[in-house]
Amino acid sequence: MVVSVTQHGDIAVVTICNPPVNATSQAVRQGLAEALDATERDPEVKAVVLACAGRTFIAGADITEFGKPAVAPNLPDLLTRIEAASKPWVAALHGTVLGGGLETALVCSHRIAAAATRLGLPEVTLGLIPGAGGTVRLPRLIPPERALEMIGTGKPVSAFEAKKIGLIDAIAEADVLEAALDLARHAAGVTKPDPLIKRAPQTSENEYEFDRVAAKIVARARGQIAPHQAVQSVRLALSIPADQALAAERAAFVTLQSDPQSRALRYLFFAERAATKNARTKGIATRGITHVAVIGGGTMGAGIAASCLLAGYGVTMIERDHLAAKSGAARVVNILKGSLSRSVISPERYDQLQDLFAVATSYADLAAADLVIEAVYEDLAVKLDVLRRLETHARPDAILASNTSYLDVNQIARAIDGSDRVIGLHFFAPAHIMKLLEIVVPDAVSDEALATGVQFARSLGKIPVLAGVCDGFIANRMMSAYRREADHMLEDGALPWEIDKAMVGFGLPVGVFQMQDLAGLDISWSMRKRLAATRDPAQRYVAIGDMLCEQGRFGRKTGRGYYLYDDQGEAQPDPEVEAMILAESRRKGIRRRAFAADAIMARIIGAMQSEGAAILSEGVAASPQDIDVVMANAFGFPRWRGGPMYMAVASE
Ligand code: 3H9
Repeated sequence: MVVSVTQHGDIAVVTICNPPVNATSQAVRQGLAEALDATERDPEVKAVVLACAGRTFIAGADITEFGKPAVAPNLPDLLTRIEAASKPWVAALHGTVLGGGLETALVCSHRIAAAATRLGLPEVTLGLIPGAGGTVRLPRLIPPERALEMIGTGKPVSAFEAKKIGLIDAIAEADVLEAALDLARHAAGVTKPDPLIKRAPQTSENEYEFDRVAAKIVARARGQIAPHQAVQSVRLALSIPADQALAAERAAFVTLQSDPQSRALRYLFFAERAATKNARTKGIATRGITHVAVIGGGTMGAGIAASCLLAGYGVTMIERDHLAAKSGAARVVNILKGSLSRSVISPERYDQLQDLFAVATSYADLAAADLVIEAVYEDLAVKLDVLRRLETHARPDAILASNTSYLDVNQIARAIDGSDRVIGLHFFAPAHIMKLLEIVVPDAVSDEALATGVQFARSLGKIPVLAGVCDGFIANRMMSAYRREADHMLEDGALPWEIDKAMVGFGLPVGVFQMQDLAGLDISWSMRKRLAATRDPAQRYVAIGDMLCEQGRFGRKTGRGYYLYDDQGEAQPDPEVEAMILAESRRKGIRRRAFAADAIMARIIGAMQSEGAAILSEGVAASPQDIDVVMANAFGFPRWRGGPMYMAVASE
């Protein structure tokens, strides 16, 4: 039974059991409608508790039903009926109370949550707004600006925050169902509070706060329409009668649901989940990991160590000497302090994490580690040396991972006997924040080591994408391809700031030339010099980056690169760079032509798509979806466009 009703004295407990996340599928909605009728009919029932079996309360509408013909009963009507019930309903919340789940809780007369519950309206992340009363009821329960923040950003709040802003009545001290039953018994004896729909909107904390939150949401939308609609719908809900606002919300939800942006975002939602379930590791038993050693305490090593600590692993960081160990440890502590100040962790947790962390200067100290991740300088000889030392000092069954972003992981694995336990774990900076983790698959790796890597990534809250061994794997290879195309366009007629503007206008967070200026042009310059001898002479080579470096223009850190940086660090177009580019086109005999923004993006996206096709045909990525997941999570490719591979299909 998807929805069952059990009697506890004069309280009926309505339980939804629809794994994995109790989404409000048609069967759930039907079951709830029947439970409502039954409890309303039964004179013995004085109050109702609504609860869910399994890991969570309702985590939303069933996304798989979107885009298909609607089957009655629909959620908004069902919720209106529950809200009008003659008996009090108490929502017993646990897990992730999201979207239609929170909207269901809002029509109950009381809400009580387990302490670890998270509550939110993430519809905007799917290109939608709440469609079952969220924009209308929430600002009638909590201050309108807090409601707008939840709806417009999609970010969930903790049970503690929810209690503070009035979203829930109480946090259960022990079992939430027992606490909900107590609350229901109490509610049965007193007058049922007015449903939210009959109440006036809450008043704001101060008169400017709503507009401030609205402006922030709109500024961050970067081309996505749903955040704008969220602001508009909440504003409307504050100014017109509730029943009209409900109708307007529904209409906006239906329009957004069929918009290409929502379709793209839903595609990415499922693509990210599919990426974690690759055929190679499905069903393979994984090794237990409790202790991780990280070799190297630079920016990357420290980010990896912090990420592991935040996920609850014991971490030992190894550095070459006392001074380096001290700076590495300071970097890790800084990240943890940042998490503390943003309330990601409590002060108690912060202290516990310090106890889980150790730094050492001897490889002998990694003997306890189940997994060792090397994050040393990106140089093959250095990495091979580290692997050989690990062979001597790490446990013989420990999994050894290289955090290389380009190098040949097969060669690294072959540095030791028993290379079946070597994998690549390519983190992205900042490693404690970025969601993507490329799991690089060397030829000799065992399924068990690979499955453990995937499981480990998930435990860090990351999205693992398997990538075959090649220069740059999926992410950096895609990036090299579109950088190359942007370089070609420089010679063909576009200027760096025109290309960057087109990319930002498309929805990318930063243009390719500003990004290189930020990273420093000298690093890729020295790599190009190293590779110069082996470069295919027939390949088109753009020397503008080299010419900038020859003039000491290493990017932002030297105040000059592709751009000129003013005293505030703002990038300005530089006539000197323009003259240099024009001269280079002339020297090569290229007739420059003007590029409009859409022509620039057509070439950049085209380059991504052909590199993606090559990556697929070589088996480096398992699916086009995996490439799109990488693009969204490594380079901020606008999620609402789905990804370059999705765009190729969607435009057909
Ligand atoms: C909405 O509610 C609209 C309403 O306002 C109005 C309606 C009229 N539907 O993520 P996981 C599947 S919009 C269908 O790996 P976790 C997921 O595909 C919705 N399926 O687990 C996966 O399946 P599989 C608003 C769903 O523990 C499995 O569940 N709600 C849904 O890491 C496990 O998922 C949201 O946007 C769904 N709603 O995270 C919440 N949700 O095993 C979306 C999950 O076959 N969901 N699945 O691959 C989430 O954010 C996360 O899944 C959650 C659990 C935090 C709940």
